Amino acid sequence: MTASFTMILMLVGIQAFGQTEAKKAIVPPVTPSEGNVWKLTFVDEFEGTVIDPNLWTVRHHNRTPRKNNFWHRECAVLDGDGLLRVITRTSTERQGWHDTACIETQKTFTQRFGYYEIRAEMQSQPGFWSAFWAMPAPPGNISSTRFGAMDGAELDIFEKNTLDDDVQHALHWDGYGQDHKSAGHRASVPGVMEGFHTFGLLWTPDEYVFYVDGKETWRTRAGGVAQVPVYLKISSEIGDWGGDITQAELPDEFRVDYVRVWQLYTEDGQVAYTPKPFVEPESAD
Ligand SMILES: [Ca+2]
Repeated sequence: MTASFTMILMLVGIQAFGQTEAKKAIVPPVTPSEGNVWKLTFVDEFEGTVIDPNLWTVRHHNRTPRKNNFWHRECAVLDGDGLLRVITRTSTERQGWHDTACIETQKTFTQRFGYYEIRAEMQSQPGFWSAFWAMPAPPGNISSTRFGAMDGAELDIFEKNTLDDDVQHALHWDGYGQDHKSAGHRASVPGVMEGFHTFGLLWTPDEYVFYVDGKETWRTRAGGVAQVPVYLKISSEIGDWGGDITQAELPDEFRVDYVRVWQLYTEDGQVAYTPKPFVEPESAD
């Protein structure tokens, strides 16, 4: 065997090893059921300097605020070193107002069921909350007051509205009016305010399982599990639920390392999950 051929074999070996290691690292904390495999269907590692328009729409409010803030395109930026920065700042255009940001996949990516994960570092100041959440896409309809959550639910994979160890998971369905229903769970995650953490949701036709740092924090089927696709949102929002924004030293931000979504496939390439027909809930649980 020549030295150069040996070198090529070594290089191939190193490359294969590297790919194996990379794939090994990028799997959900959930073992696929027998005969099925996870396939990555959406990933953004937030590399580069421009938010990828093929993956996200950056929301921008010109005239109408959302809650107590404007979602401003300047407040969602990449740091050039692999992180998305979701910035909350005093408005530069409107006295007494604040800007923050939202990016979403309504026009670029939807999925029904699967595993959804974000790795993020929390904000440090009061007055707003950061979140990774999902909203129903057609034929789903958050406003429909029929079929409980089966025909559409807001899935709050994580919401961080306090500066303590709490992490909120929540579901909302049947619109936001008088028929609005919700269920939620506050998990205590010691150390969540320091450094980066992962927040995940396993969503099957039968239940939701929420995770922080790969550990289960909440399991529920409240409302009847949603059976329709969703799109993804990463945002901050300003309001009393997050504390008093006038006490915040701004600008502040929360940072996102990645978003990854997997779908469960059978070995012959079909989505492994079968949606259930809508039924009216037996009780308002
Ligand atoms: Ca409904």
